[in-house]
Amino acid sequence: MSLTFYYAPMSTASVTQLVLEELGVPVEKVKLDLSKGDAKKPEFMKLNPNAKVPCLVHDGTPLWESAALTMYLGEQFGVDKKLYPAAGPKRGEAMKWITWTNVSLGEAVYRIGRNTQWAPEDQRNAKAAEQAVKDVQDLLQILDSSLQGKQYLVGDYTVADTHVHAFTDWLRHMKTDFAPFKNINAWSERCGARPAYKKIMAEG
Ligand SMILES: N[C@@H](CCC(=O)N[C@@H](CS)C(=O)NCC(=O)O)C(=O)O
Repeated sequence: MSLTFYYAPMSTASVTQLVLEELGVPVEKVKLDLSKGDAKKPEFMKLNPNAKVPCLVHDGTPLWESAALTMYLGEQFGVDKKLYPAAGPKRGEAMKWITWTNVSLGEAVYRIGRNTQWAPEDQRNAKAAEQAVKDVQDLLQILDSSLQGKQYLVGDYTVADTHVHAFTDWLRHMKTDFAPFKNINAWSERCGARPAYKKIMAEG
């Protein structure tokens, strides 16, 4: 079995790095320097034409998109370790949260980013940013309510928690207001206490 992981520190690839660490899967790591345009080099774009990390090559097949990678790695390496549900409704729930994070929450977060810092100033819209902040709060309320009375998203800890927590953790660093979300905050503490999380954070 061969697994090669293309990543950059402090990027979306950190989500996959955390998932790999939780699952204890040995990978050959290839670090890209995004500031030097490594992701745009032709040899990397042959693997991921989107020119983005994370990218994982499993036995010669290139895979990308962090949500797909979490689900794939969970399915391949997580079921026996009880870190990903077997096929069935519980797995459906894990997939639901992983996808929700990238698609629904991710879309609103993107709107904040593009209207406050990523887009050129003349293409930013303060009202759109304000609405996006509100939308993120509404989405986090959905997560918070779903965690009511639960330790983790789907029964015991799974890589769905790893994935969603990695994103909410990043939002926390982006100064999102988490004060209203008691359940998320308690769950984040549990997720943050995982040895895999501590190890990756210590590595920076
Ligand atoms: N939807 C993708 C997003 C990946 C992404 O945006 N990666 C960024 C880093 S956070 C990247 O590689 N950018 C390339 C660059 O900056 O050159 C995923 O979830 O994997």
